[in-house]
Amino acid sequence: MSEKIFLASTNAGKRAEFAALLAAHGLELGPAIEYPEVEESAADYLGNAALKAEALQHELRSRGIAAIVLADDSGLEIDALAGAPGIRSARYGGAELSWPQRRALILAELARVPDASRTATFHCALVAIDDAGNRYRGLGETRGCIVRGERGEGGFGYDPLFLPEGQSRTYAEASAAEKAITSHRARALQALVAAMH
Ligand code: ITT
Repeated sequence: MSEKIFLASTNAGKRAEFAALLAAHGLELGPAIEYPEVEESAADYLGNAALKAEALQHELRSRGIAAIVLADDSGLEIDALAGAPGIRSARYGGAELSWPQRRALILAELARVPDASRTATFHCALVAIDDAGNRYRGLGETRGCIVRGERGEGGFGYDPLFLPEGQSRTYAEASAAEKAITSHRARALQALVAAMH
């Protein structure tokens, strides 16, 4: 029986990806556990992932559950926007914006940017903490570019805008399995699992 890993995320899109990504490593995603919302106040992705993992571990311990916790902090850095939205990716333009509105804002900001300058990088930082308190980290990134209009219905967040380098389908046009071949999250998990062994 594989050990369950509890994910510190409120993002349904991430959760769906982790169910498949963890299974490919012979690991099992545990049930969603509600934990008090964390203020993502760290200076970088790794710091924010650690805050989320600690918060979930605290919650699990208060329920008497001993388990590995995993947290993901990720973001899209667009070169023509000096690295924005970056660590503010979840709330770029204001927390009140819907995702279609947030994507429309980015497309408007890039309206005059020529194709060759629409490069961007997806980043993912993972932190896992086991019951003994050992910490493991994994980083992943994927280069690509921002297309001129939304493409595709799948995925979540910025997926309809992001065309990974060398590919013809955006992350929202690609299947989950296809996204997993190039994704920042899959790469970060690969590094994390290697660090855990
Ligand atoms: P949790 O903190 O609860 O995990 P969150 O959505 O707030 O959920 P982040 O703080 O890591 O997560 O914010 C990163 C945002 O960047 C997230 O809201 C996504 O919309 C976006 N993002 C990250 N990875 C992405 C991916 O693979 N595809 C599309 N958008 C992504």
